[in-house]
Amino acid sequence: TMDHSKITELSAKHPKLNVSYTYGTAGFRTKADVLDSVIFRVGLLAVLRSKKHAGKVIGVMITASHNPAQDNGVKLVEPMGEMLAQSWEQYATELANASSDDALIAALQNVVEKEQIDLSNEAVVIVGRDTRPSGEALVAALTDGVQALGGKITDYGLTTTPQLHYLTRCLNTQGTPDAYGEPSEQGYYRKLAEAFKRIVSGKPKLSTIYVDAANGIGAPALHKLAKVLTDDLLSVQVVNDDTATPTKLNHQSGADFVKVNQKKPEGFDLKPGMRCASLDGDADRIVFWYADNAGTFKLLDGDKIATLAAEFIMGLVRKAKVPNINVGLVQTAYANGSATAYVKDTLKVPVVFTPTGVKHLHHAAEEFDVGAYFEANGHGTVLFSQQAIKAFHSTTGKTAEETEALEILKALTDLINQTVGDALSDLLMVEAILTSQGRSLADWDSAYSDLPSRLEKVKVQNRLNFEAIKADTELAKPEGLQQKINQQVAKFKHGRSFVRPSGTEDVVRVYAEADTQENADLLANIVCGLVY
Ligand code: 16G
Ligand code: ZN
Repeated sequence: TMDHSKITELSAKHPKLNVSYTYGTAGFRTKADVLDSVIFRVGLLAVLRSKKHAGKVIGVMITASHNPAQDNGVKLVEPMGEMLAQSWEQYATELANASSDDALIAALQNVVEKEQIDLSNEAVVIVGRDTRPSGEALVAALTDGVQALGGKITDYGLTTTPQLHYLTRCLNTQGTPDAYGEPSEQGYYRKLAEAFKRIVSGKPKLSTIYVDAANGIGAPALHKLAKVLTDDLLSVQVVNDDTATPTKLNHQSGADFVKVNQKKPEGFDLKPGMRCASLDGDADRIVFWYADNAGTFKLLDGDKIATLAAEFIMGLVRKAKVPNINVGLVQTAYANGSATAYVKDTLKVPVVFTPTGVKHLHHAAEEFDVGAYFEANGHGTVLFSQQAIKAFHSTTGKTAEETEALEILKALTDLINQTVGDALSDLLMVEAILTSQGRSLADWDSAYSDLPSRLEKVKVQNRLNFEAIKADTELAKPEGLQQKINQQVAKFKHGRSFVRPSGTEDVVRVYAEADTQENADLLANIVCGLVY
């Protein structure tokens, strides 16, 4: 049973404010100074989730990703490293909003009953946090929550989000045939470095890659990874690595800044031929960029990464002659129309669309033997089914070419983070592919040209009046709006537009694409007018 007095006693240290909270696409995320009670209660929920999984380790990541330094947030990680099961998001919201001790205990009991949790099971929780100054106190609140229900907690200190997912999976698979790796930060770097080496060794090294770390946790992590990799394999120069000055976090830098503003971050003297990339504040997103010969800024976003990976892996699967391996790509409505056309028509790889949000893409990608998923914003990874991994290991190449392709495929299954999109792992994946192909960023970029696009946000009375369907490509509500949008879109060459309520901000997002930038801007503008 639960020790009510212990819960009440510890809960008193983390009083609930008069704020209402929602566990959404990005977990709980808001200003750090209203999160203390929320994180305490997440600690309680993490214990129940661990008990539900018969004592498996549950991960908790404290981060607000690309948001400003004064924000923070929290996300729960399932035993194999996935995001919290959707059916539990509601419990998280209910616990966070319980307005008294009695209401909190009733909410906990509700979870126990509905989920038929055996409270005598053990509970183990691990926690990691990004570089935000508020993180340490929030870990203390989490610890109180875990201990209030008698769980054990291990604090892994500063970690990237994907490292915390990695650690969770390693701890839960240790000593089993599915062991994922050594459950330590160094183990993570060694696993990536070793896999990278297997792919690039013997091939000419590329020029230095300059990585904008958004002055976040990606900076120290990348410095450590670079040390394990050694300069013979990859020259990395970390830029924007000041984690000692909190206000600099994500400021005029990082993957989100670069993608949204379509311009280089602070701290770069960008010259033609330079190879650059940007991470976000918790290092689970990456985009690449460079200046063309005319000095124009060029972005290689998540769509470009997905197509590069899908093409490369598809080629290897064919070369290795592994039978019955289906390769597929998962995109969202934000994927550029040119990217989708290139994948379908040129690569001849099937494309599946899901609503925005990593959990949707991840699950759709699991349906393929090799499932690549990337959001245009740079979050994504490539998943390999157990069957594919077994097939790569059990097939013997008949020619040197087949053997080499198999070796690279096997290395990729170790290099690419199987739990979640990972900027460091994706960085090495892209670098490994480009090294193998001896290609520059401009050459990679030349596969297809993005259609001009525009993303806007509109503040509306109530965004819940908007209901997106068909993987966010159409609106079911408000009634009649979709027809009006369709009428406008039809007037534009290569026109496409969709509207969806944001899951993270109190706004409605409007996306438009057309043959020219002027037309994309105009279409976006017209649709904003319809929405308003
Ligand atoms: C969250 C999602 C991201 C999505 C974004 C959309 C995760 C880990 N992150 O940041 O995938 O692109 O929300 O935000 O799922 P929006 O709903 O405000 O447009
Ligand atoms: Zn992030």
